[in-house]
Amino acid sequence: MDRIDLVKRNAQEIVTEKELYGLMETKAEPSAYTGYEPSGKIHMGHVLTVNKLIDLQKAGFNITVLLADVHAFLNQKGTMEEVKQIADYNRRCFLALGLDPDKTNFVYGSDFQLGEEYMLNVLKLTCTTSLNRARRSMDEVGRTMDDPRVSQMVYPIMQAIDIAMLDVDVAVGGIDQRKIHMLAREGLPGMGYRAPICLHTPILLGLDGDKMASSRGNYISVDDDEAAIKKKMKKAFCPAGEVVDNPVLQLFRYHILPRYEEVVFERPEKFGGNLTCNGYEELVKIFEDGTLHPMDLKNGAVKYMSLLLAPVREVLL
Ligand code: TYR
Repeated sequence: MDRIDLVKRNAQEIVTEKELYGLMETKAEPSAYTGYEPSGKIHMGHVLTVNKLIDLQKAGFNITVLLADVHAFLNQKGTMEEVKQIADYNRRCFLALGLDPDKTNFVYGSDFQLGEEYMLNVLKLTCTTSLNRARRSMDEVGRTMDDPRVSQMVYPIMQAIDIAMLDVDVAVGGIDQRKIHMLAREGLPGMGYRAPICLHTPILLGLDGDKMASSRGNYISVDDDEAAIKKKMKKAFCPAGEVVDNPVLQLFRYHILPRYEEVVFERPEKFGGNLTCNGYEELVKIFEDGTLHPMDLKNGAVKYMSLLLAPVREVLL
């Protein structure tokens, strides 16, 4: 696959594609980053952006992963000490998923966000950002609270300043980060920094076809073993022939097929024997026309998800 296709695959939106092409033509080693609020449960939604960082790394980008401890704290996820502790667990998970340990720069938010220059930049951007805009940018990121805190207004401003201070060309994130990224694109040039190129991945559905939510347990975590994956897959929403918003097909599209070019669905002879499939297009076709039964798709998902998460389980032992 050529560099551009690798960078673009499975992206939902690139702002703007033209800028991205320009960057890749002119800079030998462009840079990209994603930030993560440290979390005790890394799930396949997180992994989707990690996959994109791996694509970018393979395409020659320098990758920074921000362990956004201060942001998690501002978003009321725990005390500073608590979130810092979880961050290292997250770093180990991300590496086990395939980021190159020699070429990935892990940064703690608290290591650079409390300095004078950073803080002055934050204050400057608060002067040019309307309250309304800051609030709206948090619609899909902020922890829902009856009584939202000022900290959740500081959050998007800091995320924008991160992009400037980490000096990255491309900000990568789920599409839920888009309003914060647009705030950064508009606000940073006035402060003498360049507007970042933004690459957004889709948001993965929960296995029940609804939004992923820890309260529902409707997702696969990176530390799930085969038995746990099997149990969750059994209950997964996967109607025969349904190729739109099918969470099991999504696992193939965003997680399995980018790693395994060819997948084999194992079936007893009386059900047609093993079925080999190359690429997502082919998978959609055989599922839509009924050649591949939901049960076989699910069994395949269990096999490959367990395989691709095996390295994570190993480092956590
Ligand atoms: N907003 C991201 C999230 O929802 C976390 C993040 C924080 C990303 C700071 C980037 C950043 O600079 O998890």
